[in-house]
Amino acid sequence: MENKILKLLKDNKDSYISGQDISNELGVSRTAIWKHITKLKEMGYEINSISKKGYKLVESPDLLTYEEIKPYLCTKLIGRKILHFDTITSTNSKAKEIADFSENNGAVIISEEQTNGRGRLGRTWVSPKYKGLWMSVILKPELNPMEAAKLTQIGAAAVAKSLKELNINALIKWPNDVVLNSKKVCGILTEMNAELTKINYVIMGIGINVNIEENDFPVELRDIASSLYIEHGKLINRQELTAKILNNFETLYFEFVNKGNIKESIDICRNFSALLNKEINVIKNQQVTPAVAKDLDAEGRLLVEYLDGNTEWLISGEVSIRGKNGYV
Ligand code: BTX
Repeated sequence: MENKILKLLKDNKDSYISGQDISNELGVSRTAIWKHITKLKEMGYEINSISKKGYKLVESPDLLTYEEIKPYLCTKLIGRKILHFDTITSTNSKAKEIADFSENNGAVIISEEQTNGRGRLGRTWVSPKYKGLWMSVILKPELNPMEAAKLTQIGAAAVAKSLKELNINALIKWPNDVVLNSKKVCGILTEMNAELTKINYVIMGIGINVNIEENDFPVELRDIASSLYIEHGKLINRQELTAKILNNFETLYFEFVNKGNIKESIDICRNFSALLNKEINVIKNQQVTPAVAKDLDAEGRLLVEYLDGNTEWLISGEVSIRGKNGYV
């Protein structure tokens, strides 16, 4: 009901709308409306109320609800259902709980903070409140499970392309990080539930450090992690950024799952690569081997050349990559 009232207030942005009109339109009592308005105010909406005139929306809070993201969204499927939480353990974990329901294909879980945000291999993802974008997209593609790793590349491409549209020149650190000035500003965690030949669902979790300040990061992360705000110097509209990523992701994702075409995504990953033609360290089973990153193929594999001239196609998940001097 709050969303319906909010929509009415937004549709009548420049004028007051009376409690009676809202009541007639939505078929609930004026007392109920007053309660919902109080709830909206608690959520951070600034609403003027004047007796005999009614209610007027003055300002909306910086929240990642569907109502706030919708004006920027032009997708058909992805993000048309957004489940928004104030706080949650992990959006990926929540997404898994509801992914089995067929109506949740394309649904997105967003939380303003995560108390147990997850990275790969049981690592932790720091997710402070109101300052980042912590979201998980539920996908049910008709693909062979072997193809699922490519979805991470599509996600990374969507993030890099969206940031570019906001004049932020971030780079993709294969396979699942996005970096700005050599520091990690985004991580992607793709998880899958599948049988041998059939994907039940894929959860693509995207974490972006949007308006985080340096003090918000634990000391031990400050050398490798940063935010769009710290590096770009301006606060970013999280609602617009979220919609841009979902818009770009849907285009690239449909191209892949409906037409089998991943070219544009891989081209973006190549053009925005933080690694290609750079000296890197390949870390496999704790062994560190210096190499040069040479190419990225349509399967999402990274070609590296070792110092002895031998080459190898690396598959994501098997290795970690570090820059020769520092994170990238
Ligand atoms: P990863 O395993 O590549 O990176 C995790 C590592 O990154 C940590 O061990 C730590 O060193 C560092 N780190 C932790 N928090 C941050 C941060 N905020 N910014 C930069 N570096 C950090 C990358 O895993 C995948 C992360 C996905 C996060 C999203 S958020 C929405 C969704 N829900 C969820 O629980 N995870 C995903």
